Amino acid sequence: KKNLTLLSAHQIELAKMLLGEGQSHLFAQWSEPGVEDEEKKSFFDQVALLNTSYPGGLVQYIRNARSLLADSKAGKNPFEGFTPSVPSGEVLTFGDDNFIMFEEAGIREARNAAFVLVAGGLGERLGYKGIKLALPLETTTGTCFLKHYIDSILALQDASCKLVGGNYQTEIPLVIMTSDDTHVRTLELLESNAYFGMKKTQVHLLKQEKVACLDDNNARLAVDPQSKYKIQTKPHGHGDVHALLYSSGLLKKWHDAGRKWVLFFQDTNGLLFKAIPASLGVSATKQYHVNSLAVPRKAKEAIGGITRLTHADGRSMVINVEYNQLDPLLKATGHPEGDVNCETGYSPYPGNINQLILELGSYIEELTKTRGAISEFVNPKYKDSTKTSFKSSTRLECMMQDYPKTLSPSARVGFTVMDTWLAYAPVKNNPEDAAKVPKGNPYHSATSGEMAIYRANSLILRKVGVQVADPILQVFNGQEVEVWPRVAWYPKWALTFSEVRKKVGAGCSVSQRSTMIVGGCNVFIENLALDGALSVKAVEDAEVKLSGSVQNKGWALEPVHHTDGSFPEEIRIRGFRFEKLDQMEVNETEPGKFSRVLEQKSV
Ligand code: UGB
Repeated sequence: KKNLTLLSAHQIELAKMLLGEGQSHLFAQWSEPGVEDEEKKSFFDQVALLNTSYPGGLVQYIRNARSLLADSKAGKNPFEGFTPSVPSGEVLTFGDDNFIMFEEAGIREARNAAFVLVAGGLGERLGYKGIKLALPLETTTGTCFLKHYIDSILALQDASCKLVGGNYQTEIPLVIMTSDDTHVRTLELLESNAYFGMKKTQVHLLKQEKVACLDDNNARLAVDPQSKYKIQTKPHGHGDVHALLYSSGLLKKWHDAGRKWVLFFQDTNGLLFKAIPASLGVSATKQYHVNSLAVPRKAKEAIGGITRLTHADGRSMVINVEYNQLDPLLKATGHPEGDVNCETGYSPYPGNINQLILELGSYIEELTKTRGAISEFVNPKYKDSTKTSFKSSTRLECMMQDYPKTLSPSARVGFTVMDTWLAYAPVKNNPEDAAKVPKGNPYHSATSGEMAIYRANSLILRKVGVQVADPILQVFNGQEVEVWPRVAWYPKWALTFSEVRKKVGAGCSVSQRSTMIVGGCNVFIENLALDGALSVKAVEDAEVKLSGSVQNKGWALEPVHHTDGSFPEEIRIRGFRFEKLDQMEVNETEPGKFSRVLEQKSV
């Protein structure tokens, strides 16, 4: 009370609000007026921020927390009354007629899309010091995830405009959700690389705020251990993206501009854009309000399972059930074995890869009701079985894929399953943890993430008739991986299967020890035998036809142990590097049409 004279009317309102919600302990250790007055004011700056960045404000946060903490203490099952079953969705086979049709439909729709990248996570499991978006997705070119994502969106933009024809031009927006942990470094990465060729006005950064930590079942907010004038905070989860988008006003702007689709994706999946055109085509063709991308999932694998939940009262929804909840849910509902593989060798519940495609009109309608608030959960670590106190403070969390939970049963919620090799290779686990992954389950490490790019590109080339050598097995950082020829290409060279087919003709072969980088747009390859390294660059208005035979010492893959401090962290975490012994380089710097017959034999 003595400190009241220091405060503005607004600050007094905030103090009253806290006292009204049982938070008087926050002021218990405050000094007399005249001592640490600036800190007291900054306490209210923080409270004001916590209040405005949560739908319904801090009062709502505290009340939601009390209710969820009571449910958790009572051991209430979040799926009470629901029975899980395997939902039906669109299962695509790469390269067949159906797939090609969906890809074309997706490219046509891409001009009406907006992309949202959630990149506020620190990536604690990976333990990498930088931001994950700055990591190379593969090291033949060293392209980082953010550049690859932007290149891919720009390639989609071009392809979509071309398909529509005429003078049609659009700029597909990209929103990046950051957090205090990633914001500055993401902005720096964009600024120092001229936004990787995107217009600055096309990119929007939205920073998520952390939420207050909770000390007990009564939702007493936790005082920061470092300062008695600060509330301790922790991340609220990727579900924040919906409230941020809603309050930013961008959704309305996009809708007014005729956009139809919002595509959400995560920070480190270098394969994702190979799956985007076809899955967007599925959304458009099936008129899905919500379409989740999924891959076949091994039982108990650490990705959520897409499940139909049917309530005793008749309600039904298709939703992601997180991996730690699916097994107990199945056991509790008449499946004593829990989450197990079926005859296909996979769990019957497809794995959620957290790539969502939402139809913008229905999305805006829903958010107008909810203001973007997403169903939350709390995960306190209790000291003992009385569940009366916590080992450390907790907080409410939310996930972006829980968006469909509030939708009406008439909403069209579907999913699209693609082969894992085509769609999903995240970089989440550090080398030590990845090496402990049970055999047959994916490592989700920098090693497997990079090898997955080469495998996918090799398999796509095989599908269009290139003789690509079989992979060999090698161990890097304790992980046994398939090593395919190191094939990498620029998204503008080819985004779809049809595009690869158009650009690669008959009579091509690539040996196992080869590295092939295609860095131009209009590069056509036919009757080319590669045994070594080949790098092709060409400016946008150069059209080059390549054929011939290239044989050189190539780029050797040298193992690097993750503990070897003489290499940068980006290299150590993948466990190998390239020793560039020799290569053939093609570099078309002038516009025009060229035909190059390559001849090299220098082994
Ligand atoms: N992220 C944020 O932007 N803000 C946050 O507060 C937290 C994260 P993780 P997670 O791909 O296999 C998800 O940590 O949450 C961003 C799905 O829930 O990599 O353990 C972060 O930057 C799960 O169902 O993953 O698991 C990153 O881009 C499954 O699909 C993204 O959110 C799993 O991903 C995901 O964060 C998966």
